Amino acid sequence: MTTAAAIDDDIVRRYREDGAVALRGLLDASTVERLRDAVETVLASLGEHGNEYARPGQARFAQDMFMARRPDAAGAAFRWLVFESPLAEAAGRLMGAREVRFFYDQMFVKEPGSVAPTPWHQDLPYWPLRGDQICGLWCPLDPVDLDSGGVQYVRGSHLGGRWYRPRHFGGESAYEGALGEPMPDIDATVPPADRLSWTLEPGDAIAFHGLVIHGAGGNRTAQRRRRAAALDGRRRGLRRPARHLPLRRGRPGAGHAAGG
Ligand SMILES: O=C(O)CCC(=O)C(=O)O
Repeated sequence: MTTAAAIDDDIVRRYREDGAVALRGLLDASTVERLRDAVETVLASLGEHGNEYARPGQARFAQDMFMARRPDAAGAAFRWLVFESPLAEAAGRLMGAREVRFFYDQMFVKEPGSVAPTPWHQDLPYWPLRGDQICGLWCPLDPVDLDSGGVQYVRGSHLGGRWYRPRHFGGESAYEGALGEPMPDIDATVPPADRLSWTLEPGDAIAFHGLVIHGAGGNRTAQRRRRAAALDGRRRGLRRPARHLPLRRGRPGAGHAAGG
C-alpha cells in the first residue's frame, strides 16, 4: 500500500525519470464505491462535455469531465476526490509542490468488448498550460490489466520537450489551430519493453507527467468493465500562457483548489 505519506524518494525518482508510476491502495473501498455510483449516474446521462467514442453498435467507450461541478451526489463524490482524498498530497509530493490545484476531472468507461482504443497522446497539449509540474492521476474502479484496456505509458517520453498535436479521441482529426508535431506511430516504433503498464486493483492509481505519451487498447474481455476516474493537477501558481489552446471540447476549466 502506498499512502501519500509513504511516497518515498525512489517512487518520486521513478515518476520523474519514467514519467509514470503506480501507487498502490491510495483510495479506500468506500471511496471506490462512491465513485462507482457516481460513474453510473453520469453514464446514464452524459454531461454537456461528455463523449461517446465507440461507433454505433459497438460496446461503449464513454468519457465525461468536470463532474466535480455537478450539484448531485456524483459531483460530491468527485469533489471529495479533489479536496479530501490523498490524491492532492500524492501529486504534490511527486511534483515537488506544496499546493496542488486540480483543474480537470474526468471519467473513462470501456465496457467489455469495447474495441475503441484510447489514441496515443500527451495531456498537456490539450490545455492552456505550460510547465513541468503537471501531474495526472488515473484511478481504476475495476481490476484492470492490458486485456481490459489498461493504460500504457511510453517510458521517459515526457523528457526532451517534444510537444505532439492533440487530436480528438473519437477519430483522426486534430483540433483546428492546435500546436505540435504529429504523433509518431508508437505501436510500430516503441518496443513493449519501453512501455509501462500495470495490473491494478480498485483503489490503486497511476500518477503520470503531463507530457508523457500514453494510450490504451480496447477492452478485450467478455465480462470485465473498465471504469476509471482521473484528476489532473498542477502546482499552484503555475503560469498560464496568454494564448489558450483548445480543449477536447468546451472551455478550459477553472481550477479546483486542493491542499497538498
Ligand atoms: O482511460 C483512458 O482510456 C484514457 C486515460 C487518459 O488518457 C488520461 O487519464 O489522461
